[in-house]
Amino acid sequence: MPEVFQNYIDGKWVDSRGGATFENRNPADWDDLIGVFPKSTVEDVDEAVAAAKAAFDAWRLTPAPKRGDILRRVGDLMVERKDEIATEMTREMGKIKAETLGDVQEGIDTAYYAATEGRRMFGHTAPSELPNKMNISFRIPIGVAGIITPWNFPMAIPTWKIFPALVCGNTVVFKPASYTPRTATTLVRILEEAGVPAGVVNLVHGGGSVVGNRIVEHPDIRLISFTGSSEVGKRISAGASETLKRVSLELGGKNAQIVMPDANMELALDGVLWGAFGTTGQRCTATSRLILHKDIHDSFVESLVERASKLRLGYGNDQGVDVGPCVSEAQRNTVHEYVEIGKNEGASLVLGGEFATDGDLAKGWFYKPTIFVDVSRDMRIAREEIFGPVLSVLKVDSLDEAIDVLNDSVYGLSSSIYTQDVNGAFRAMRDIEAGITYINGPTIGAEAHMPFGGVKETGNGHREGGWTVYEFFSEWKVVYVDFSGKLQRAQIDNY
Ligand code: UN1
Repeated sequence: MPEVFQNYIDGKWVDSRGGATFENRNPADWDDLIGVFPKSTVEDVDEAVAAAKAAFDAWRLTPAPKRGDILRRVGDLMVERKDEIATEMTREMGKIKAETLGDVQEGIDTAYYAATEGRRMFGHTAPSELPNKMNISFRIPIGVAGIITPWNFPMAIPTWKIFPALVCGNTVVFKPASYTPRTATTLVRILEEAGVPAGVVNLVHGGGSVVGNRIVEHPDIRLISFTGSSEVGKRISAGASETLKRVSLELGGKNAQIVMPDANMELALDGVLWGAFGTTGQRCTATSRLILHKDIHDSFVESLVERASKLRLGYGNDQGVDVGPCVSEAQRNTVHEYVEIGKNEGASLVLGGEFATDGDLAKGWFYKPTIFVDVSRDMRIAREEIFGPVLSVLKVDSLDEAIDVLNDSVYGLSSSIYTQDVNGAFRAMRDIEAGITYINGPTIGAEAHMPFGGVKETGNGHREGGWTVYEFFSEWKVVYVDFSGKLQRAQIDNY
Protein backbone atom coordinates (compact mmCIF):
# COMPACT_ATOMS: atom_id res chain seq x y z
CA MET A 1 0.00 0.00 0.00
CA PRO A 2 1.40 3.43 -0.90
CA GLU A 3 1.76 6.00 1.83
CA VAL A 4 -1.26 8.32 1.90
CA PHE A 5 -0.73 12.05 2.50
CA GLN A 6 -3.19 14.76 3.50
CA ASN A 7 -3.86 18.46 3.44
CA TYR A 8 -3.18 20.52 6.56
CA ILE A 9 -6.04 22.88 7.40
CA ASP A 10 -6.60 24.71 10.68
CA GLY A 11 -4.00 22.61 12.46
CA LYS A 12 -5.43 19.25 11.36
CA TRP A 13 -4.31 16.73 8.75
CA VAL A 14 -7.34 16.05 6.56
CA ASP A 15 -8.33 14.43 3.27
CA SER A 16 -9.76 16.47 0.44
CA ARG A 17 -13.53 16.92 0.78
CA GLY A 18 -13.87 15.56 -2.74
CA GLY A 19 -11.90 12.41 -1.92
CA ALA A 20 -9.88 12.43 -5.18
CA THR A 21 -6.13 11.76 -5.11
CA PHE A 22 -3.06 11.82 -7.33
CA GLU A 23 0.12 9.74 -7.36
CA ASN A 24 3.67 10.99 -7.04
CA ARG A 25 6.50 8.89 -8.50
CA ASN A 26 10.29 8.98 -8.54
CA PRO A 27 11.35 10.55 -11.88
CA ALA A 28 14.50 8.37 -11.93
CA ASP A 29 12.44 5.18 -11.45
CA TRP A 30 8.78 5.32 -12.29
CA ASP A 31 8.12 1.98 -10.53
CA ASP A 32 8.90 3.77 -7.26
CA LEU A 33 5.60 5.19 -5.97
CA ILE A 34 6.31 7.84 -3.33
CA GLY A 35 2.77 8.36 -2.18
CA VAL A 36 -0.79 9.34 -2.88
CA PHE A 37 -1.86 12.95 -2.28
CA PRO A 38 -5.19 14.79 -2.14
CA LYS A 39 -6.38 16.32 -5.37
CA SER A 40 -8.09 19.17 -3.63
CA THR A 41 -11.21 21.10 -4.55
CA VAL A 42 -12.37 24.70 -4.35
CA GLU A 43 -14.09 23.82 -1.07
CA ASP A 44 -10.77 22.68 0.44
CA VAL A 45 -9.17 25.98 -0.54
CA ASP A 46 -12.09 27.91 0.93
CA GLU A 47 -11.73 26.07 4.24
CA ALA A 48 -8.01 26.77 4.29
CA VAL A 49 -8.59 30.47 3.59
CA ALA A 50 -11.25 30.67 6.30
CA ALA A 51 -8.83 29.08 8.78
CA ALA A 52 -6.03 31.45 7.78
CA LYS A 53 -8.34 34.43 8.08
CA ALA A 54 -9.56 33.38 11.52
CA ALA A 55 -5.98 32.86 12.73
CA PHE A 56 -4.75 36.22 11.45
CA ASP A 57 -5.70 38.40 14.40
CA ALA A 58 -3.92 36.38 17.07
CA TRP A 59 -0.88 35.90 14.85
CA ARG A 60 -0.65 39.59 13.92
CA LEU A 61 -0.72 40.44 17.64
CA THR A 62 2.02 37.94 18.49
CA PRO A 63 5.18 40.03 18.89
CA ALA A 64 7.40 39.77 15.82
CA PRO A 65 10.42 38.57 17.89
CA LYS A 66 8.24 35.71 19.16
CA ARG A 67 7.24 34.84 15.62
CA GLY A 68 10.94 34.90 14.82
CA ASP A 69 11.67 32.49 17.68
CA ILE A 70 9.40 29.91 16.05
CA LEU A 71 11.30 30.33 12.80
CA ARG A 72 14.56 29.72 14.64
CA ARG A 73 13.18 26.38 15.85
CA VAL A 74 12.14 25.63 12.28
CA GLY A 75 15.74 26.25 11.19
CA ASP A 76 17.06 24.00 13.98
CA LEU A 77 14.75 21.15 12.94
CA MET A 78 15.84 21.54 9.32
CA VAL A 79 19.48 21.32 10.38
CA GLU A 80 18.77 18.11 12.31
CA ARG A 81 16.93 16.52 9.39
CA LYS A 82 18.93 17.98 6.52
CA ASP A 83 20.19 14.68 5.17
CA GLU A 84 16.85 12.91 5.41
CA ILE A 85 14.99 15.77 3.72
CA ALA A 86 17.56 15.90 0.90
CA THR A 87 17.35 12.15 0.23
CA GLU A 88 13.59 12.36 0.09
CA MET A 89 13.72 15.39 -2.19
CA THR A 90 16.10 13.69 -4.63
CA ARG A 91 13.72 10.74 -4.76
CA GLU A 92 10.83 13.09 -5.41
CA MET A 93 12.16 15.46 -8.06
CA GLY A 94 15.41 13.98 -9.31
CA LYS A 95 18.26 16.44 -8.77
CA ILE A 96 21.39 14.96 -7.23
CA LYS A 97 21.85 14.73 -3.48
CA ALA A 98 24.56 17.42 -3.31
CA GLU A 99 22.04 19.82 -4.82
CA THR A 100 19.11 18.80 -2.63
CA LEU A 101 21.38 19.28 0.40
CA GLY A 102 22.02 22.78 -0.94
CA ASP A 103 18.30 23.32 -1.40
CA VAL A 104 17.65 22.46 2.27
CA GLN A 105 20.57 24.67 3.32
CA GLU A 106 18.98 27.58 1.46
CA GLY A 107 15.86 26.97 3.56
CA ILE A 108 17.92 26.91 6.76
CA ASP A 109 19.63 30.17 5.82
CA THR A 110 16.24 31.70 5.12
CA ALA A 111 14.89 30.49 8.47
CA TYR A 112 17.71 32.04 10.48
CA TYR A 113 17.52 35.28 8.54
CA ALA A 114 13.75 35.39 9.17
CA ALA A 115 14.25 34.58 12.85
CA THR A 116 16.47 37.62 13.34
CA GLU A 117 14.30 39.84 11.16
CA GLY A 118 11.67 39.49 13.89
CA ARG A 119 13.94 41.75 15.96
CA ARG A 120 14.73 44.14 13.10
CA MET A 121 11.84 45.03 10.82
CA PHE A 122 12.88 48.63 11.25
CA GLY A 123 10.58 51.54 10.62
CA HIS A 124 11.47 55.21 10.17
CA THR A 125 10.83 58.26 12.27
CA ALA A 126 11.13 61.70 10.74
CA PRO A 127 10.84 65.22 12.08
CA SER A 128 7.46 66.86 11.71
CA GLU A 129 7.18 70.21 9.95
CA LEU A 130 5.12 71.41 12.95
CA PRO A 131 6.19 71.94 16.57
CA ASN A 132 5.23 69.39 19.25
CA LYS A 133 4.37 66.73 16.75
CA MET A 134 6.09 63.44 15.91
CA ASN A 135 5.97 61.36 12.71
CA ILE A 136 6.61 57.65 12.96
CA SER A 137 6.14 54.74 10.60
CA PHE A 138 6.24 50.99 10.94
CA ARG A 139 5.35 47.91 8.99
CA ILE A 140 2.14 45.99 9.41
CA PRO A 141 1.03 42.59 8.12
CA ILE A 142 -1.34 42.40 5.19
CA GLY A 143 -3.51 39.35 5.81
CA VAL A 144 -3.80 35.94 4.18
CA ALA A 145 -1.01 35.17 1.72
CA GLY A 146 -1.43 32.67 -1.13
CA ILE A 147 1.87 30.90 -1.79
CA ILE A 148 2.21 28.97 -5.07
CA THR A 149 5.56 27.27 -5.61
CA PRO A 150 7.44 25.23 -8.25
CA TRP A 151 9.05 21.78 -8.05
CA ASN A 152 12.66 22.60 -8.91
CA PHE A 153 13.51 24.05 -5.46
CA PRO A 154 10.83 22.32 -3.41
CA MET A 155 12.24 23.40 -0.05
CA ALA A 156 14.13 26.64 -0.72
CA ILE A 157 11.48 28.49 -2.70
CA PRO A 158 8.56 27.79 -0.30
CA THR A 159 10.78 28.97 2.57
CA TRP A 160 11.71 32.17 0.68
CA LYS A 161 8.04 33.03 0.69
CA ILE A 162 6.47 31.41 3.77
CA PHE A 163 9.09 32.43 6.38
CA PRO A 164 9.06 36.16 5.60
CA ALA A 165 5.27 36.06 5.27
CA LEU A 166 5.04 34.60 8.80
CA VAL A 167 7.58 36.86 10.45
CA CYS A 168 5.73 39.86 9.05
CA GLY A 169 2.55 38.57 10.72
CA ASN A 170 0.61 37.20 7.75
CA THR A 171 -1.10 33.83 7.63
CA VAL A 172 -0.59 31.43 4.74
CA VAL A 173 -2.37 29.14 2.31
CA PHE A 174 0.32 27.10 0.58
CA LYS A 175 -0.13 25.24 -2.71
CA PRO A 176 3.05 23.38 -3.67
CA ALA A 177 3.75 21.99 -7.15
CA SER A 178 2.09 18.64 -7.72
CA TYR A 179 5.47 17.07 -8.55
CA THR A 180 6.79 17.82 -5.04
CA PRO A 181 4.00 17.44 -2.50
CA ARG A 182 6.15 15.19 -0.28
CA THR A 183 8.80 17.81 0.42
CA ALA A 184 6.08 20.41 1.01
CA THR A 185 4.48 18.09 3.56
CA THR A 186 7.81 17.74 5.36
CA LEU A 187 8.15 21.52 5.54
CA VAL A 188 4.65 21.96 6.96
CA ARG A 189 5.21 19.18 9.52
CA ILE A 190 8.31 21.02 10.68
CA LEU A 191 6.39 24.29 10.97
CA GLU A 192 3.74 22.48 13.02
CA GLU A 193 6.34 20.86 15.26
CA ALA A 194 8.15 24.16 15.79
CA GLY A 195 4.99 25.67 17.20
CA VAL A 196 3.22 27.56 14.43
CA PRO A 197 -0.35 27.88 15.76
CA ALA A 198 -3.32 26.19 14.08
CA GLY A 199 -4.60 28.05 11.02
CA VAL A 200 -1.47 30.15 10.55
CA VAL A 201 -0.09 27.88 7.81
CA ASN A 202 -2.42 25.74 5.70
CA LEU A 203 -1.35 23.27 3.04
CA VAL A 204 -3.61 22.43 0.11
CA HIS A 205 -2.33 19.93 -2.47
CA GLY A 206 -3.58 19.80 -6.02
CA GLY A 207 -3.35 21.30 -9.47
CA GLY A 208 -3.09 24.88 -10.65
CA SER A 209 -6.37 24.91 -12.53
CA VAL A 210 -8.46 24.22 -9.41
CA VAL A 211 -6.42 25.02 -6.29
CA GLY A 212 -4.20 27.69 -7.85
CA ASN A 213 -7.08 29.46 -9.56
CA ARG A 214 -9.18 29.54 -6.42
CA ILE A 215 -6.29 31.05 -4.46
CA VAL A 216 -5.89 33.71 -7.14
CA GLU A 217 -9.54 34.66 -7.18
CA HIS A 218 -10.42 34.28 -3.47
CA PRO A 219 -11.46 37.68 -2.07
CA ASP A 220 -10.01 36.98 1.38
CA ILE A 221 -6.51 36.39 0.06
CA ARG A 222 -4.71 39.73 0.00
CA LEU A 223 -1.43 38.80 -1.61
CA ILE A 224 0.02 36.15 -3.89
CA SER A 225 3.62 35.06 -4.21
CA PHE A 226 4.24 32.83 -7.23
CA THR A 227 7.31 31.28 -8.86
CA GLY A 228 6.86 29.56 -12.21
CA SER A 229 6.48 30.24 -15.91
CA SER A 230 5.88 33.69 -17.39
CA GLU A 231 2.77 32.36 -19.09
CA VAL A 232 1.14 31.33 -15.80
CA GLY A 233 2.47 34.47 -14.11
CA LYS A 234 0.61 36.66 -16.59
CA ARG A 235 -2.63 34.77 -15.95
CA ILE A 236 -2.19 35.10 -12.18
CA SER A 237 -1.52 38.79 -12.50
CA ALA A 238 -4.65 39.28 -14.60
CA GLY A 239 -6.79 37.10 -12.31
CA ALA A 240 -5.57 38.77 -9.12
CA SER A 241 -6.36 42.23 -10.47
CA GLU A 242 -10.08 41.54 -9.97
CA THR A 243 -9.58 41.73 -6.21
CA LEU A 244 -6.54 44.07 -6.37
CA LYS A 245 -4.23 41.65 -4.63
CA ARG A 246 -0.60 42.44 -4.21
CA VAL A 247 1.30 40.00 -6.45
CA SER A 248 4.97 38.99 -6.54
CA LEU A 249 6.01 37.00 -9.60
CA GLU A 250 9.31 35.21 -10.19
CA LEU A 251 9.11 33.90 -13.72
CA GLY A 252 11.15 32.61 -16.64
CA GLY A 253 14.73 33.13 -17.69
CA LYS A 254 16.96 32.64 -20.71
CA ASN A 255 20.19 33.22 -18.87
CA ALA A 256 23.48 33.61 -20.69
CA GLN A 257 27.13 33.23 -19.84
CA ILE A 258 29.63 35.33 -21.83
CA VAL A 259 33.23 34.13 -22.22
CA MET A 260 35.84 36.66 -23.40
CA PRO A 261 39.27 35.73 -24.83
CA ASP A 262 41.06 36.98 -21.69
CA ALA A 263 39.04 34.72 -19.36
CA ASN A 264 40.42 31.85 -17.32
CA MET A 265 39.12 29.12 -19.63
CA GLU A 266 39.11 26.27 -17.10
CA LEU A 267 37.06 28.38 -14.72
CA ALA A 268 34.66 29.35 -17.51
CA LEU A 269 34.26 25.68 -18.45
CA ASP A 270 33.54 24.63 -14.87
CA GLY A 271 31.01 27.46 -14.70
CA VAL A 272 29.05 26.60 -17.80
CA LEU A 273 28.95 22.87 -17.03
CA TRP A 274 27.49 23.60 -13.61
CA GLY A 275 25.21 26.39 -14.85
CA ALA A 276 23.80 24.50 -17.83
CA PHE A 277 23.56 20.92 -16.57
CA GLY A 278 23.22 21.30 -12.79
CA THR A 279 19.63 20.50 -11.74
CA THR A 280 19.39 19.00 -15.26
CA GLY A 281 19.02 22.58 -16.52
CA GLN A 282 15.75 22.90 -14.60
CA ARG A 283 16.43 26.18 -12.81
CA CYS A 284 15.05 29.63 -13.61
CA THR A 285 18.69 30.64 -13.29
CA ALA A 286 20.11 27.87 -15.51
CA THR A 287 22.60 28.83 -18.21
CA SER A 288 20.76 28.16 -21.44
CA ARG A 289 22.84 30.40 -23.73
CA LEU A 290 26.62 30.49 -23.97
CA ILE A 291 28.00 33.54 -25.75
CA LEU A 292 31.57 32.94 -26.91
CA HIS A 293 34.02 35.42 -28.37
CA LYS A 294 35.10 34.23 -31.82
CA ASP A 295 38.79 34.00 -30.85
CA ILE A 296 38.13 31.22 -28.34
CA HIS A 297 34.91 29.79 -29.76
CA ASP A 298 36.23 26.63 -31.43
CA SER A 299 38.65 25.55 -28.73
CA PHE A 300 36.13 26.27 -25.97
CA VAL A 301 33.38 24.27 -27.69
CA GLU A 302 35.77 21.37 -28.18
CA SER A 303 36.67 21.22 -24.47
CA LEU A 304 33.07 21.78 -23.42
CA VAL A 305 31.74 18.90 -25.51
CA GLU A 306 34.45 16.64 -24.19
CA ARG A 307 33.73 17.54 -20.57
CA ALA A 308 29.92 17.44 -20.96
CA SER A 309 30.04 14.03 -22.64
CA LYS A 310 31.62 12.63 -19.47
CA LEU A 311 28.81 13.75 -17.14
CA ARG A 312 27.27 10.69 -15.49
CA LEU A 313 23.51 10.42 -15.52
CA GLY A 314 21.63 8.46 -12.88
CA TYR A 315 19.57 8.38 -9.72
CA GLY A 316 20.67 11.36 -7.68
CA ASN A 317 20.87 9.39 -4.43
CA ASP A 318 23.58 7.13 -5.93
CA GLN A 319 27.25 8.01 -5.53
CA GLY A 320 29.11 9.50 -8.48
CA VAL A 321 26.08 10.79 -10.37
CA ASP A 322 26.38 14.27 -11.92
CA VAL A 323 22.99 14.76 -13.56
CA GLY A 324 19.53 13.46 -12.64
CA PRO A 325 16.45 12.99 -14.81
CA CYS A 326 13.94 15.53 -16.08
CA VAL A 327 11.12 15.88 -13.56
CA SER A 328 8.47 14.20 -15.71
CA GLU A 329 7.60 12.65 -19.01
CA ALA A 330 5.97 15.89 -20.17
CA GLN A 331 9.09 17.89 -19.31
CA ARG A 332 11.34 15.45 -21.16
CA ASN A 333 9.05 15.61 -24.19
CA THR A 334 9.21 19.40 -24.16
CA VAL A 335 13.00 19.23 -24.09
CA HIS A 336 13.00 16.85 -27.03
CA GLU A 337 10.60 19.04 -29.00
CA TYR A 338 13.01 21.96 -28.57
CA VAL A 339 15.84 19.80 -29.85
CA GLU A 340 13.82 19.07 -32.99
CA ILE A 341 13.03 22.78 -33.32
CA GLY A 342 16.74 23.62 -33.03
CA LYS A 343 17.68 21.14 -35.73
CA ASN A 344 14.97 22.43 -38.04
CA GLU A 345 16.11 26.00 -37.46
CA GLY A 346 19.56 25.05 -38.74
CA ALA A 347 21.58 24.93 -35.52
CA SER A 348 24.24 22.18 -35.32
CA LEU A 349 23.78 19.54 -32.65
CA VAL A 350 27.23 18.63 -31.26
CA LEU A 351 26.21 16.61 -28.21
CA GLY A 352 23.17 14.72 -26.92
CA GLY A 353 19.80 15.41 -28.44
CA GLU A 354 18.20 12.17 -27.30
CA PHE A 355 16.71 10.24 -24.40
CA ALA A 356 19.24 8.39 -22.23
CA THR A 357 18.02 4.82 -21.86
CA ASP A 358 21.06 2.67 -21.00
CA GLY A 359 20.51 0.13 -18.21
CA ASP A 360 18.62 1.56 -15.24
CA LEU A 361 18.18 4.89 -17.00
CA ALA A 362 15.41 3.26 -19.06
CA LYS A 363 13.14 3.51 -15.99
CA GLY A 364 13.43 7.29 -15.65
CA TRP A 365 12.93 10.54 -17.58
CA PHE A 366 16.59 10.93 -18.49
CA TYR A 367 17.80 13.17 -21.30
CA LYS A 368 21.40 13.46 -22.47
CA PRO A 369 23.19 16.75 -21.91
CA THR A 370 22.70 18.56 -25.21
CA ILE A 371 24.72 21.28 -26.92
CA PHE A 372 23.88 23.24 -30.07
CA VAL A 373 26.39 25.47 -31.89
CA ASP A 374 25.85 27.84 -34.85
CA VAL A 375 22.87 29.23 -32.99
CA SER A 376 21.69 32.68 -34.04
CA ARG A 377 19.84 35.05 -31.79
CA ASP A 378 16.56 34.84 -33.69
CA MET A 379 16.21 31.05 -33.27
CA ARG A 380 13.63 29.79 -30.82
CA ILE A 381 16.29 27.76 -28.97
CA ALA A 382 18.04 31.09 -28.30
CA ARG A 383 14.89 32.87 -27.16
CA GLU A 384 12.52 30.51 -25.32
CA GLU A 385 12.96 28.98 -21.89
CA ILE A 386 13.46 25.21 -22.33
CA PHE A 387 13.95 24.16 -18.68
CA GLY A 388 16.13 21.16 -19.46
CA PRO A 389 19.73 20.15 -20.22
CA VAL A 390 20.03 22.05 -23.51
CA LEU A 391 22.70 24.69 -24.13
CA SER A 392 22.69 27.02 -27.16
CA VAL A 393 26.07 28.47 -28.17
CA LEU A 394 26.26 31.83 -29.96
CA LYS A 395 29.43 33.36 -31.46
CA VAL A 396 30.22 37.10 -31.20
CA ASP A 397 32.99 39.49 -32.34
CA SER A 398 33.25 41.84 -29.36
CA LEU A 399 32.14 42.61 -25.81
CA ASP A 400 29.58 45.08 -27.14
CA GLU A 401 28.06 42.43 -29.34
CA ALA A 402 28.13 39.90 -26.48
CA ILE A 403 26.17 42.23 -24.20
CA ASP A 404 23.79 43.10 -27.02
CA VAL A 405 23.08 39.41 -27.69
CA LEU A 406 22.69 38.71 -23.98
CA ASN A 407 20.18 41.55 -23.65
CA ASP A 408 18.23 40.44 -26.71
CA SER A 409 15.70 38.51 -24.65
CA VAL A 410 12.28 39.09 -23.17
CA TYR A 411 13.73 37.74 -19.91
CA GLY A 412 16.29 39.19 -17.52
CA LEU A 413 16.93 37.00 -14.48
CA SER A 414 20.55 35.88 -14.21
CA SER A 415 23.67 36.49 -16.29
CA SER A 416 27.39 35.85 -16.19
CA ILE A 417 30.63 37.05 -17.73
CA TYR A 418 34.04 35.44 -17.56
CA THR A 419 36.81 37.96 -18.15
CA GLN A 420 39.97 39.20 -16.45
CA ASP A 421 39.57 42.68 -17.93
CA VAL A 422 38.36 44.95 -15.16
CA ASN A 423 37.06 47.59 -17.57
CA GLY A 424 35.03 45.05 -19.50
CA ALA A 425 33.69 43.55 -16.28
CA PHE A 426 32.46 46.93 -15.05
CA ARG A 427 30.81 47.70 -18.39
CA ALA A 428 29.04 44.35 -18.18
CA MET A 429 27.88 45.04 -14.60
CA ARG A 430 26.37 48.31 -15.75
CA ASP A 431 24.93 47.35 -19.13
CA ILE A 432 23.63 43.79 -18.74
CA GLU A 433 19.86 43.82 -18.32
CA ALA A 434 19.27 41.30 -15.55
CA GLY A 435 18.40 41.16 -11.88
CA ILE A 436 21.58 39.19 -11.14
CA THR A 437 25.02 39.33 -12.79
CA TYR A 438 27.94 37.09 -11.87
CA ILE A 439 31.51 38.08 -12.65
CA ASN A 440 33.62 34.95 -13.10
CA GLY A 441 30.90 32.73 -11.70
CA PRO A 442 28.08 30.72 -13.31
CA THR A 443 24.49 31.99 -13.62
CA ILE A 444 23.37 29.89 -10.65
CA GLY A 445 24.24 30.27 -6.99
CA ALA A 446 22.19 33.11 -5.55
CA GLU A 447 22.50 33.46 -1.75
CA ALA A 448 19.46 33.65 0.52
CA HIS A 449 20.30 37.00 2.10
CA MET A 450 20.52 38.92 -1.18
CA PRO A 451 17.60 40.12 -3.32
CA PHE A 452 16.57 37.55 -5.94
CA GLY A 453 14.59 38.30 -9.08
CA GLY A 454 14.78 39.69 -12.55
CA VAL A 455 13.82 42.44 -14.96
CA LYS A 456 11.55 42.44 -18.03
CA GLU A 457 9.23 39.41 -18.30
CA THR A 458 11.08 37.60 -15.53
CA GLY A 459 8.89 39.27 -12.97
CA ASN A 460 6.86 42.28 -11.92
CA GLY A 461 9.50 44.23 -10.06
CA HIS A 462 9.51 42.54 -6.66
CA ARG A 463 12.47 40.73 -5.18
CA GLU A 464 12.55 37.67 -2.96
CA GLY A 465 15.36 36.96 -0.57
CA GLY A 466 17.35 39.35 1.58
CA TRP A 467 15.71 42.41 3.08
CA THR A 468 13.58 43.14 0.02
CA VAL A 469 11.12 40.29 0.49
CA TYR A 470 10.00 41.84 3.80
CA GLU A 471 8.84 44.87 1.86
CA PHE A 472 6.59 42.66 -0.20
CA PHE A 473 5.02 40.89 2.77
CA SER A 474 4.20 44.03 4.78
CA GLU A 475 2.63 47.45 4.37
CA TRP A 476 3.64 50.80 5.82
CA LYS A 477 1.61 52.44 8.50
CA VAL A 478 2.33 56.09 9.24
CA VAL A 479 1.30 57.68 12.54
CA TYR A 480 1.36 61.43 13.29
CA VAL A 481 1.29 62.24 17.00
CA ASP A 482 0.34 65.82 17.80
CA PHE A 483 1.08 66.74 21.43
CA SER A 484 0.72 70.53 21.00
CA GLY A 485 -2.82 70.56 22.41
CA LYS A 486 -4.19 72.59 19.49
CA LEU A 487 -5.21 72.13 15.88
CA GLN A 488 -2.10 72.44 13.74
CA ARG A 489 -2.77 72.41 10.01
CA ALA A 490 0.08 70.95 7.96
CA GLN A 491 1.19 73.03 4.97
CA ILE A 492 -0.97 75.94 6.21
CA ASP A 493 -0.24 77.08 9.76
CA ASN A 494 3.51 76.86 9.38
CA TYR A 495 3.87 78.87 6.14
C1 UN1 B 1 15.38 28.87 -9.29
O1 UN1 B 1 16.05 28.56 -10.25
O2 UN1 B 1 14.14 28.80 -9.36
O3 UN1 B 1 20.69 30.76 -7.63
C2 UN1 B 1 15.95 29.31 -8.00
C3 UN1 B 1 20.23 29.62 -7.71
C4 UN1 B 1 19.48 29.05 -6.54
C5 UN1 B 1 18.03 29.42 -6.63
C6 UN1 B 1 17.42 29.12 -7.96
N1 UN1 B 1 20.04 29.53 -5.31
O4 UN1 B 1 20.36 28.96 -8.73
